[in-house]
Amino acid sequence: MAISALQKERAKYQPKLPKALKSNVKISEGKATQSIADQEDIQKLFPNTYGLPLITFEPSDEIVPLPVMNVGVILSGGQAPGGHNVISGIFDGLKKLNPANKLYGFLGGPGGFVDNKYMELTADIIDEYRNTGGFDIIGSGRTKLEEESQFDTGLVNCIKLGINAVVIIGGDDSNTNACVLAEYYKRINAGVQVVGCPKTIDGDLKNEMIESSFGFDTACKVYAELIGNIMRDANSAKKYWHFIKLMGRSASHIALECALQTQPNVCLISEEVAAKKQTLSEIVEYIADVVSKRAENGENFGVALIPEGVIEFIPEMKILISELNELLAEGTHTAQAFSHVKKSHRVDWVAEKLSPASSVVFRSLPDGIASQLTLDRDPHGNVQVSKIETEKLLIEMVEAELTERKLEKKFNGKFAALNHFFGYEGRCAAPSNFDADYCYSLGYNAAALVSNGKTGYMSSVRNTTAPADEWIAGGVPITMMMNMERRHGHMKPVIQKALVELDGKPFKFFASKRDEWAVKTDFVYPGPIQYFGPTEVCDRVTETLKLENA
Ligand code: FBP
Repeated sequence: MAISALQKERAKYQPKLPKALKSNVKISEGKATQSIADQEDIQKLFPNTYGLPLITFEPSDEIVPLPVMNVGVILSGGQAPGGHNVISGIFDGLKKLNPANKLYGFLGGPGGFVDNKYMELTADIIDEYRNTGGFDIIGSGRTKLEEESQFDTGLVNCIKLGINAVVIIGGDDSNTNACVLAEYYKRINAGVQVVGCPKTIDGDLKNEMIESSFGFDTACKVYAELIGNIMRDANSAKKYWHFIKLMGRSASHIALECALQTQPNVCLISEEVAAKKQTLSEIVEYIADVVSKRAENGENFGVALIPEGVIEFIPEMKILISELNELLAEGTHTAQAFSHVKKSHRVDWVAEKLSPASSVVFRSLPDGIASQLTLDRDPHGNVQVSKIETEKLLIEMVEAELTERKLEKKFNGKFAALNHFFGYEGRCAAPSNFDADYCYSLGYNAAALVSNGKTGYMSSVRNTTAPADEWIAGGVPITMMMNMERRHGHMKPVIQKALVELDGKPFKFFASKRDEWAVKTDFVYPGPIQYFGPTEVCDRVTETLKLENA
């Protein structure tokens, strides 16, 4: 297989490890833990894995002989840079403990665990994928591991392969399910441990013990590079406004981090939109005000960042979307009737069935967006926000607003806008040094957790703004991150999603600067990720992490 020059050099990179994981480890256990909320309910649901202590690994000279272990690994959900390094970390960790240990990869995500599709990951295979982006080594998928029947089938497959532990690499939902699986296997005495690893470019799986989900660092650096390039073009040509939508299903961490790295003229933060109960027209007015102010200075160009999920955080849109989800839910008679309505009549047909307020909002949307809201749904019947072209919606609405202002002689500039969506461009990028090191450490650490008999834990590597040597490796009981939330009409135990905190340092810093960035052209051009060179360029962490740990 042909590989690039960079890939060839990068394959030689030896990811850094925390000091404790470089030698044999000994466990230091903290006090019993509690879930972040709803303690009684969570304890009832997880009697075997609730209240476990926090674990920290410390270096040790002691060699404890361990029996041979076989471990299975699953990649779950969207790709995130560094997944291959988590797997190579698990592999190296296991082989160091005992060269006879084996690592199996379940293929195509959690579905492979249930359908018994797997491969043994040998040194040759692992070596091909070290420090590369993507999840192609074993593939990923979005099958949810929720049913006991799936757990039972998975167990049969584990027993056949002699697997003693499964590592699930995923986001908040996949790790919630990892915990449910751990609890179930412990309850039935299955002899299979389950450990999770925090993955998602969205950055919304983090808390006191998990400083960051992996992939966020690299993905943001890729987007920030592209945004910087566009900014430089905008500032050279001086004729376009660029509206850039950034991935991040619900939380705006990616948009915020990219704003901190590049200093755009506008950056919406969904969590703020929700907190201030902003309407779509208020948002449009805000952007139009920035465009007008810049036009007064003769600057008819700029860059606006739009978080992918913002549409669902605008209260009126949220209500509209939930009414649409209900109306068009798979299997309902309304959804069936809808499928027979002629395309050209669909918007009217839907509008008549909505509440009066939602109907007004729905009719105010450009036709293209209104029909996207009725068509693009995920397997659960929900609108797929990544497919809603919010950036185009805002361009159209800002344009209409500015045309009106022009008629009223309140706007005298020009507005020519281009739209972009950055998401898939960053999800499989070659991991930055940070992600390469962090992921390898998470994997190596997961191997230490399983070899120490732990289950229901998430691999945790902390103190990540310090040099890797000083990183703290250990495990966090997954139940500690849980609370009860309403999902699909039922109260469920779930890992609390970390949204952007409006009283947190990253947002506060952004908020203190944004008015200045709006009017002045104060762009920062981060340039591409550097893999070789001075540490202050190659090993820099995200602005979010820097501000949070400051
Ligand atoms: P995960 O939460 O599974 O990591 O995925 C996040 C994400 O990249 C979102 O940012 C985006 O909305 C979604 O995946 C897109 O999913 P898909 O790749 O299935 O289109």
